[in-house]
Amino acid sequence: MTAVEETLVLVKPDGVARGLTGEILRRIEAKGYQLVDLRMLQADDDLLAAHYAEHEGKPFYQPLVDFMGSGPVVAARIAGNRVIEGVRTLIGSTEPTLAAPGSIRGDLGRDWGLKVQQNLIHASDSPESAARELALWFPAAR
Ligand code: D4T
Repeated sequence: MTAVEETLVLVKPDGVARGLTGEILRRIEAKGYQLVDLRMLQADDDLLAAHYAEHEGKPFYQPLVDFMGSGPVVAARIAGNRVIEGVRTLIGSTEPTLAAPGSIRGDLGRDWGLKVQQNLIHASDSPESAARELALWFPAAR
């Protein structure tokens, strides 16, 4: 038997501000994945710089960091077999305009004409990203 995977989900500030935290987490739970840990926080620049290090230097980087720090986010640790790819399928593609109907971004998101996509949710895209991101958002010391 393979070890049960874990992934990081962030309900982004637009999701929290629009009152969609419950609906987003509901879809993940309804799929059958397990909510293992949950916190709401205001992310600081250091946390966001570490989280989005791969995007540093891209045109949307600073708007992205500004957006992600513009209000509270809800971080969730989610567990289940193949949960990393499963949650990526649930959330849909990066651009809400193109995200498939039935997906979180496809059903609940839209393009607002801003410098960065406000696409409601982040989820880790690989086992390496999940381990790195869970350590950032759920540090062992509390
Ligand atoms: P996240 O990382 O938030 O789950 O989103 P994705 O995995 O779908 O997309 P990403 O890491 O490539 O991008 C991170 C973040 O930047 C915004 N973005 C991205 C944007 O506004 N314009 C772009 O061209 C890209 C590539 C959206 C998500």
